[in-house]
Amino acid sequence: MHAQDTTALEAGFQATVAADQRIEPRDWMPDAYRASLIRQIAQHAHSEIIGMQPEGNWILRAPSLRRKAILLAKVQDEAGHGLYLYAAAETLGVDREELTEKLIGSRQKYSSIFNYPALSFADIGVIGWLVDGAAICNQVPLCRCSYGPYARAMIRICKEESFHQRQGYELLLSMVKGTDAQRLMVQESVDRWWWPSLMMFGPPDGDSPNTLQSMEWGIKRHTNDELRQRFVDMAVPQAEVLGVTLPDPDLRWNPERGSYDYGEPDWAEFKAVLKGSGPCNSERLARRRRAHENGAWVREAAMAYAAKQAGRAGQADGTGQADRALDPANEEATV
Ligand code: FAQ
Repeated sequence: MHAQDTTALEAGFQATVAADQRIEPRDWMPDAYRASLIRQIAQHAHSEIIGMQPEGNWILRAPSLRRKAILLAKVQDEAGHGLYLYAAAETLGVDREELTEKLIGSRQKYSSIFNYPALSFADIGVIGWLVDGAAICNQVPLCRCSYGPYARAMIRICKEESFHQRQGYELLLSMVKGTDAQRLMVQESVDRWWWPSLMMFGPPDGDSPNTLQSMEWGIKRHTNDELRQRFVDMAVPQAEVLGVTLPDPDLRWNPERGSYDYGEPDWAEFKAVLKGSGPCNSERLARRRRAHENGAWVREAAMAYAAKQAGRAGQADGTGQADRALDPANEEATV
């Protein structure tokens, strides 16, 4: 392609982003924009799928049928979110299988938060309140992301995340109205999840290599620190209603800023978790790998079924594909 063609395409891309319109899969886009979107959407999709594990672990131990049904529905929703997001990534020219291979080969990241264990049923409430709450703060602006398929997936995901957050908060409200032991369980859980939830927003702005460019491209609309602050300001009054304390001695209202000041998360711990040394990294990946291997027969069956359907369609339109599908040498296609 001529340099002047690329310049014109680049100008068209920039104008679309500047006008706050959406870039669609068939539109020209810079290679780096495509790569950055694949990076972020894949990491997001992996997070939803790995994120099923801490809560999934409690489905069989939920204390009532109602709590079990709610938790089951929530964990299923996370699987659905993963699927929408893998589908959005595929519109950028990558294959879901390839992304899964990268995840299980530790070549792509997923959110740090899912490397912490869910140790009590209060964690189910706290994950809903804080983890889904942080996810909503981070993801609502992504509904206006410049890439159309990602923005549209996020609209649906955010609606479901709101339900997740409310179910978590409602569970905690029930627990804090219960016994002293239940209140203690909630406080202990909040103490463990507060700081990891703040880390979900990513490194501080000064250490975030991707933010500036992502904001110029209209992928991200706010910096990591802006969203973290929004989350803190939302969570503090909610903690007061629950009657729990947040484990941060530096947390106080700053009337000049009209926001809460808060302490510094342990960024050394964050980096260690990203490098694979969090409490559950190896367990989460091992389980994902096992699930992928155990699902091989489902993928094979789906491929065989698709080949059979294509064969039937080929027979109907006279291309003869059906003959190939029925060839005993191609046994897979005739299953
Ligand atoms: N964990 O330059 P930045 C959920 C990586 S879904 C792991 O600031 P960026 C729903 C980052 O990728 C939760 N890695 O990066 C749910 C980059 O690495 P790379 C997931 C992290 O992209 C609830 C490097 O550090 N949500 O919870 C993290 O501008 C309950 C430098 O960072 C999303 O993925 C982290 N916390 O900003 C499910 C939302 N933070 O690729 C189940 C979409 C940063 O250069 C149960 N993603 N990194 O090697 C985003 O908004 C952004 O990608 C950020 C990071 C904000 C996560």
